[in-house]
Amino acid sequence: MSFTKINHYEKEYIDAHCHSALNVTEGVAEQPITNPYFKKRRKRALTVEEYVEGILRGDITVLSQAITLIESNNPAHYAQAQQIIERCLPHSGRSVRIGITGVPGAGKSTFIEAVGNMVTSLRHRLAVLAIDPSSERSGGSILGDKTRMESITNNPDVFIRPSPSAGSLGGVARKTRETIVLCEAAGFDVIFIETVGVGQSETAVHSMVDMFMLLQISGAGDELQGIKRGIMEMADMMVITKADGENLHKAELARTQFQSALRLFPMPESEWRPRVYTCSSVDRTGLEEVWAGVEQFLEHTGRNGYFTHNRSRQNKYWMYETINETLRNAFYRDPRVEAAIGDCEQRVLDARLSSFIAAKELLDIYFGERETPEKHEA
Ligand SMILES: Nc1nc2c(ncn2[C@@H]2O[C@H](COP(=O)(O)OP(=O)(O)OP(=O)(O)O)[C@@H](O)[C@H]2O)c(=O)[nH]1
Ligand SMILES: [Mg+2]
Repeated sequence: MSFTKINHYEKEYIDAHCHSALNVTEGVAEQPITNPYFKKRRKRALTVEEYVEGILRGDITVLSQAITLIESNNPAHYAQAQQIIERCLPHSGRSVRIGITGVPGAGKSTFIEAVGNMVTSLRHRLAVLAIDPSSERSGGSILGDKTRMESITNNPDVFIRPSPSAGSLGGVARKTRETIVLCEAAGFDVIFIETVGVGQSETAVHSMVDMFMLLQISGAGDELQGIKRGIMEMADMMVITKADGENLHKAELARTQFQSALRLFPMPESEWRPRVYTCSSVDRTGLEEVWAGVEQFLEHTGRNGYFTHNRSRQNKYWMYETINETLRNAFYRDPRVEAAIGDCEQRVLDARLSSFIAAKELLDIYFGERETPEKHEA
């Protein structure tokens, strides 16, 4: 049996999300001090300069702490995180960002482990992030995996960070995007962003990566059903996983099916016709071909300018997304709105007020064009 050490943040995460056998016993809150003259030294919080310097040095502990600031809902942490991000921005961008999606059980984690070790053997440093806003299930995929995926966890060139757990998809996506900046500044030149392809999260991931990879398992010949056309259209590459043993033939069949289905789609803007690969993460077959496909795509889009065009477009998109999210948060966290929203909601539910008028009432309160009930009484 082997033990994987968990750090403080992982423990917090496990406590919050995992109801598994991985129980961490409650410790004593504070050790009794035997020497009354002993002064407890409190760990000093890092300054922005120290964070930035640590990140640029590639210090994983500092990087993790800075990401924790990004994920924090404390406004002071948020402000500090923004300063760190701003200082790291000039050192970011020099990486390839690859989105990896697929239904639960498609083999994403096993694939990331197998490909990850291969990628680092090619002298890359890899950061694995995840977007999983619905991370109720098994504590948000990656952390559960972290204890399983030992070979990649122990790889010094790999940094794995579980999905920020709380919040709206927009919020989680912004945090992940900011985390990418810090990882790049810390010298990680390949970033994998994993997401479960069941909801809206793959669209969010698609909007922050250079390449989007769809993993698919071969089923009983009805592969094309049940897969959303929209996801297939986003894919720059498809990989049929688990092409081993008895599954080999089915996987090959699925590959040809998907390849012909993709041919029916109009030529993507990248002018790259997506290819379908088969691989086995267990037998470690087909992985080199997949990675060669990634490199070909990057070379092609680098040459025709799509890579840069796509990134600037994403930056523009994220400017608007950040504005939208900030406005939304400011509105919902406004004490005047908070005080009035419950009542408005109830009146809408009781059909005493139309939804449009209710919305206008609340917006007027927020923009100060309507006196709040409290103000009125005062
Ligand atoms: N035979 C075979 N089994 C595989 C392969 N890759 C993954 N599996 C198995 O498929 C199951 C699911 O794999 P995961 O890597 O956990 O899948 P996932 O997509 O990360 O799943 P979620 O995290 O739940 O979304 C596991 O039991 C793996 O052992 C493969 O290449 N061959
Ligand atoms: Mg997984």
